[in-house]
Amino acid sequence: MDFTSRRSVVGAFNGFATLAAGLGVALLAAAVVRPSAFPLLAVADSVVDMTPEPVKQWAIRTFGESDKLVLIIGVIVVLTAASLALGRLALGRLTVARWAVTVIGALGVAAAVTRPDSAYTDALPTLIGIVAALGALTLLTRRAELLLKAASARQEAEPADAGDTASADAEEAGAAEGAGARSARVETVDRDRRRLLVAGAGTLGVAAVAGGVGGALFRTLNVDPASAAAALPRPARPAAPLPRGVDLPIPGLSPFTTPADDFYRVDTALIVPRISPEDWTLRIHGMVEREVELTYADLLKLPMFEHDTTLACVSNEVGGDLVGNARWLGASLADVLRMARPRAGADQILSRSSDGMTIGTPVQTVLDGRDAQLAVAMNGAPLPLGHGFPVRMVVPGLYGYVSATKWVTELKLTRYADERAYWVDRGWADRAEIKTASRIDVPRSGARLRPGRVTVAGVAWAQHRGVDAVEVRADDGAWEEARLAQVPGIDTWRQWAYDWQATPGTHRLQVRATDGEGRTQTGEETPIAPDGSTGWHTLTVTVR
Ligand SMILES: Nc1nc2c(c(=O)[nH]1)N[C@H]1C(S)=C(S)[C@@H](COP(=O)(O)O)O[C@H]1N2
Ligand SMILES: [Mo]
Repeated sequence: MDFTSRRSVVGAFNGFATLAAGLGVALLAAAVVRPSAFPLLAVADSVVDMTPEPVKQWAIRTFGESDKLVLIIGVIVVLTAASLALGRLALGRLTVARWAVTVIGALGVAAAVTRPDSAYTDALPTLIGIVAALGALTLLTRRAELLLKAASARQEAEPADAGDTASADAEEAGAAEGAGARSARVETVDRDRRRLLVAGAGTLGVAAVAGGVGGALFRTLNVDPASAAAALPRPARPAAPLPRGVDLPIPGLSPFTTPADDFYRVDTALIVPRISPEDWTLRIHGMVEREVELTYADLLKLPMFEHDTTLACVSNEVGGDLVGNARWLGASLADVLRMARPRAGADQILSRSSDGMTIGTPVQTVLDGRDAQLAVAMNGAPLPLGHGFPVRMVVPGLYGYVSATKWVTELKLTRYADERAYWVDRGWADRAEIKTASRIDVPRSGARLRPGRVTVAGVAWAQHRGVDAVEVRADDGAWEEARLAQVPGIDTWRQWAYDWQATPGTHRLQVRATDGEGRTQTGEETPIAPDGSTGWHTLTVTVR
């Protein structure tokens, strides 16, 4: 190997080991201090904030639910490229390379301490990581320089022996010069190579152990200990048991109640906030007569009631699965608002989560008598961390991004004209009622079926208006009325089924719903932005 490429390989290796040491140690520190203080996550979070909206939309369209993973991989790729180059730069310009590491680290520190929910201690994992990286880079670079010097001295003295294979020429040169000097040079090279390898292996070992222990801690910390141990208050007003017949016995049909584990999750949190109920408070302020602050104990003293509400995401495409139904237990959001006595003119509740998400909800909607909740439980268990533990908002009839604030810690009474919530700032509508929608769950798109009776079934929703009818048609034929399952109220989705006589051939199946106000779902196709998709779910099946 020639000298320049040897420098490149050694430099790249040093750079890689430096990055590994820095990140491994930072991961371990973050697991102890706070998972979201891990610099990679903090940087990724900041990148999300700084990314222009069109790029973000493109990323969500292209990568869907794995957009965060793709982002983190992107950050790792950029960091790796930078560190390989820095490792090479350090050979000869160690000071410059150390400054570069420090500057990159400082960006990580800046990201970690400027997250909406961060504390100054969040700088620690990155600082410790920087120290580890600088130590590794210095050690490895010094050892590498010794090795490269010894190797080049040997090469100069024994030009014919440039390769690793001894040649007759080299033997002659060695004989002419004296075997002693030659073997001393070989020994020096061997010793320096060994030392570099030991340092390199040691650095990677430290990185692997720290990273491994940190990673394991991360996983155990994310298993929901707080949520699992939280006491479940007893409802003052329990919901009646679900009517018999909310679930039609049809395989493949979405169950009426979505288990928490299967419930769709949409949020901007790379690491879910972990708030212990003892530390949680809710501040109600802004355009109010009386500012109020509630603790978790205060909240639980309010009359708790259960309500079945179907949540839906504005990003749900026609036929999509960003919708789910649960039985929520919580206090009345309207009652809590009234405690603070909103002033006339306040038309928006700007709620804020512990991680800085802001969501705007119409005051009028929350106060109109619907069962809007500050929920603490879902399907008979404390809220899972990912669904907003310890407290989240649930407002029947509104898309999640304008109502369903998870990890909520603040309600500010304000005016739509004065303040804009997170997604509204990014081009989404400031008010958005859920549009009437329906979905075919069975048969699946592309299914191959036998001729004869085929049960077509699915769910339809028009929260707070209710679903009064569902119709199905095949191949642009007449719309046929489906049978409807029972529902506990107007705030949930409703199962439906239709027995279709399938004849051989390829067929197009479509569904549409009519809400409780007599309005039939439009077939006009509109995209999810700015306030939710419309159109009839359509799929093709083959019968033979
Ligand atoms: N703190 C916080 N709350 C949030 C969000 C978020 O990003 N952060 N996303 C909202 C959106 S867009 C939706 S659709 C619902 C989804 O609730 P789920 O994840 O429990 O299904 O949460 C809402 N609440
Ligand atoms: Mo959403």
